[in-house]
Amino acid sequence: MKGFTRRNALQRGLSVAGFLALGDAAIPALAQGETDVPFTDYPANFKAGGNGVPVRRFDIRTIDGLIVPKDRFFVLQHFNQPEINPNDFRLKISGLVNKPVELSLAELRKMRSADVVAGYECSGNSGRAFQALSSCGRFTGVPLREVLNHAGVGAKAREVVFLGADRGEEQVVFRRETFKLNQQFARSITLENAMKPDPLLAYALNGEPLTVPQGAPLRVIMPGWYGVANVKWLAEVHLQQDRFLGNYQARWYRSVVGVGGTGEPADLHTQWMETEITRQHLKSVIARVRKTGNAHQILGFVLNDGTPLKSVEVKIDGGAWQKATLDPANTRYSWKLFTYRWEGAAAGEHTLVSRVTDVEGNVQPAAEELSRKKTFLEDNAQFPRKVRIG
Ligand SMILES: Nc1nc2c(c(=O)[nH]1)N[C@H]1C(S)=C(S)[C@@H](COP(=O)(O)O)O[C@H]1N2
Ligand SMILES: [Mo]
Repeated sequence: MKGFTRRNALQRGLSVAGFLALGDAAIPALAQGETDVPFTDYPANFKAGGNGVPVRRFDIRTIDGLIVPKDRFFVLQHFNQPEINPNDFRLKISGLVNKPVELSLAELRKMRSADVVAGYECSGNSGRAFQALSSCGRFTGVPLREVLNHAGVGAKAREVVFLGADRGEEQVVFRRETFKLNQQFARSITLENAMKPDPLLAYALNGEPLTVPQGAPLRVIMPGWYGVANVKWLAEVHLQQDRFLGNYQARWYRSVVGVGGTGEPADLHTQWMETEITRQHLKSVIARVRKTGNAHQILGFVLNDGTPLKSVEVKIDGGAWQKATLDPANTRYSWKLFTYRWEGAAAGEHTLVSRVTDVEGNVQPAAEELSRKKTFLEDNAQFPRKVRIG
């Protein structure tokens, strides 16, 4: 089987001693003769992988640690994948700044660098996609606020807009009119969020320069946010006073959820809340099951906004929720790996599901609890899986 082996551990440059020091959480374990238990819920035509041009899905059955190798990290975007010559590259800082600046890659690399292990998913990721639009890696770059302070934030600035170098024709709707406009991909955050320590302008993933599909030479990483916030091929950071309402901010990426009332068309008590896609909703996923000696190990991950977790639980068939173990290697913004030791599994097909709760009392919803969401983004529903024990 792939993964969970000593050889893999060594290939990733981690010492065996380092792994053992992680305690008994057993990700990845070093035992021999372990085998993956097949899931029976994947369709025969399910495909993952690819070279990232133009997409790559990550097959979560191959998860074998906190860090997804760079050439397996999922890849997704709406337009083209522009090739930018790193020597000619200049990041523009424009709008309400004290002095507009252009920074070369060499200048950015000379600024204070920071590292973050960030796990994120596309907000369109879900059980339907077998969660393949998610990954976790170690990003290196310059904290956004260092760059903003370098230019000097103008007194009236409130909004920070990130413009990508990629562009495409967009249908822009204004009342009953639709314009076809050639636009850059763009997203924004508030200045308040931009000045927090976490947002990163990243040039490296897992210690190596970003590839073109990953947004080379520079991209945004918003730890704890959905993938759409992580603008690739970053060309310009524009500061302004008012809200930015681009297609990928205000229209394509939003949730429409009915709150109160019955949700029937004539019902006057339902409020239809339309909200932006920002921080990741609390989610857990069972990704891999393997036979280890006489028992089975269920392995999965949690994605969220960085709020500490209270518990992850696993339920087998109609049984009670049982506490899973979180891996001590998890970090605040990584995806959080968990394992559950499943004793006495009988031969045949079983249904497994996980549920995560954070310290603020948020509980991962069951699919029925999301029935009042009209739009499919931010699907953090519990994800029942089927496996066959041989
Ligand atoms: N410039 C640009 N950045 C982009 C996008 C895009 O279309 N253009 N797509 C976003 C979306 S929707 C997702 S889910 C993530 C995917 O990041 P990845 O390719 O590194 O996995 O990139 C985001 N950044
Ligand atoms: Mo996305």
